[in-house]
Amino acid sequence: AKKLSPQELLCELKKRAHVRTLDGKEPPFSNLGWEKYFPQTPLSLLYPRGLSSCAVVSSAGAILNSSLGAEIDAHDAVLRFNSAPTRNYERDVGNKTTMRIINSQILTNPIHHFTDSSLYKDIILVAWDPSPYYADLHMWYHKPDYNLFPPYERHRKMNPKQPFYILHPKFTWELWKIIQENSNEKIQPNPPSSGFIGILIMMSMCQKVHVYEYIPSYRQTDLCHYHEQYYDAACTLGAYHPLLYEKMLIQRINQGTEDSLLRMGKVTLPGFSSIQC
Ligand code: NCC
Repeated sequence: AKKLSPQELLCELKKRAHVRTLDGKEPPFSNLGWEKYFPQTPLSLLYPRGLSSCAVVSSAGAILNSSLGAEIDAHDAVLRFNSAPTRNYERDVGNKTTMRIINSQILTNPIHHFTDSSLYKDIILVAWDPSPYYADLHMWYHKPDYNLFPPYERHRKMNPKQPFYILHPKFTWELWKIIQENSNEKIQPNPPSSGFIGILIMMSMCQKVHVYEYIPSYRQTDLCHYHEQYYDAACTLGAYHPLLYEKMLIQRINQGTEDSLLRMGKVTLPGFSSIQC
């Protein structure tokens, strides 16, 4: 296949990356009577007039000592991932959180204290589980990677007003296909990282999206997370997730300057509503 230009690639994403969450209308969820657990308002309608500028904050160690906090907090909405904290790191990562993308380990591993931790309160939550490629909803429901369904059900009953969604596996696998089709090499059939998923969700909700330290700045380091003393280069370059390939794709559609990328690890992307195809 011919290599798409940045504009063509943006249009391909706009055409195919339609955010989809479980709505309880499909089996097995319909049979289980789960329609009542999923939020009434679809994620795409939470901000009917759209958000103008949004920040996506990667959890990479390279964001330490960046002093990006004030810039990040100035956006209309800020997206963070999993258990990444803001407390004690405000100068570098800011303290505003509008939404969190959480993988199924957050809901199921007790070390994250999903039910009590303030990290997951008063914000929009979007959970996902790396279901096997092409698995249908029945197979996935009975054998998710980590069983997020019981804790999800409990949380919805306790906090029915909190917007809390589960991504439809078709959405994550469509993203994987787009990454594969636009890479030179054959990539492993593992889902994209929460980072890539989050960038695409924000592109569908915001006019402009600013992503921080997803593509590493000159501060690139083996420190996995800014909030943890753990070193592994695979956190940045990928092992399980096709991280390297997702990052190359995002770099191709970056509309920010080379200097912002180097100094701030900052990528600027147009939201889908701002591009004409
Ligand atoms: O590490 P994680 O990711 O929570 O990071 C969130 C997103 O930030 C970007 N990132 C992170 C570190 C780094 N050095 N460079 C980066 O670019 C990535 O885009 C990443 O997606 C995940 O994607 O959900 C992931 O979750 C962790 C882990 O499950 C959670 O942190 C909960 O503890 C995974 N690690 C393990 O399972 C051991 C990681 O592979 C992916």
